[in-house]
Amino acid sequence: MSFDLVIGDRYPSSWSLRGWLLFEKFNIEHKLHHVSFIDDRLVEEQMPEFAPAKTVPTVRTPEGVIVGDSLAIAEELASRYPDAGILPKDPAARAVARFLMSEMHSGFGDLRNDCPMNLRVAYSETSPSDEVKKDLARLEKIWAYARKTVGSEGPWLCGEYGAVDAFFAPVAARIAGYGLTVGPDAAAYVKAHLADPAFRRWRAMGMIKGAHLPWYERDYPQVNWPGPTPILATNAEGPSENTLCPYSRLPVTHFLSIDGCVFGFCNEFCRDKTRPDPAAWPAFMEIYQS
Ligand SMILES: N[C@@H](CCC(=O)N[C@@H](CS)C(=O)NCC(=O)O)C(=O)O
Repeated sequence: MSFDLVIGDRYPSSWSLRGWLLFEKFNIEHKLHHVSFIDDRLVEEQMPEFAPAKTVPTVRTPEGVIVGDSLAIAEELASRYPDAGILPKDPAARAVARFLMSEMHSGFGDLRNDCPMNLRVAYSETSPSDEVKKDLARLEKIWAYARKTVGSEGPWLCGEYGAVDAFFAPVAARIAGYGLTVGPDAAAYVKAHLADPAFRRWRAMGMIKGAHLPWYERDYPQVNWPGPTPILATNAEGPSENTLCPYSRLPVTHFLSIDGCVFGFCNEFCRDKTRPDPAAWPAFMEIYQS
């Protein structure tokens, strides 16, 4: 028995992103379940088998216990997999990670309300309110504190990538997507999230799956997404270079063309999730580069 993980529509669901990153980054086996924010039913009503959870992400543990909150999910996974690096082993670094995760979980309401995560667009000229600027200043302060206390010199806050970074991935997406001004260290941290292959895989799936939800949109001028420039891929007809899907190893039925070469996948979703950002998918890049 593995974990069950329930998520919402990927492109606007910031809490789902946090939960999913914990499983994806630390290779924890799970079965994915979906709810949709366009459904007439409440999230809670869409997942009665996960009662009493009422929001996503929600997890059911292998022994059948429901954990319906991202912070509890992170803590529970960290306790079950103490060597995975979900929380730092060093007590001081772990305390800092917990402090920042808790503040993220309970704070930054103005940034979250004014700039909802929307991974399908990026804006310019967003003129953030003073309250949003205060949230940004606070983020910069605690990120700097984490780096200084832990002595972290790499891209992530407390050494290697950990749950604390998963918790700030949606904030990085907001800073990038709304073109919000932050100092060079915070900007580098945002850039690291945008370049992270797991974050890019989530975004790629969010680009192609899930209803359009107009209430997450804002009326600012739109610009290109500020992450790494993706390899250009378009839907195509077979035959393809490969006969088996890079993900499932099943025979190919759906095709993408890149630079005049055709690559095959076993179904529409495997093809479509690859198209927005092929380089985010290591199994695909293996056949692309071979
Ligand atoms: N405290 C929760 C918040 C989760 C949350 O608000 N999730 C949103 C989606 S991003 C949700 O499920 N909203 C549905 C609702 O509130 O009915 C957590 O940390 O997991």
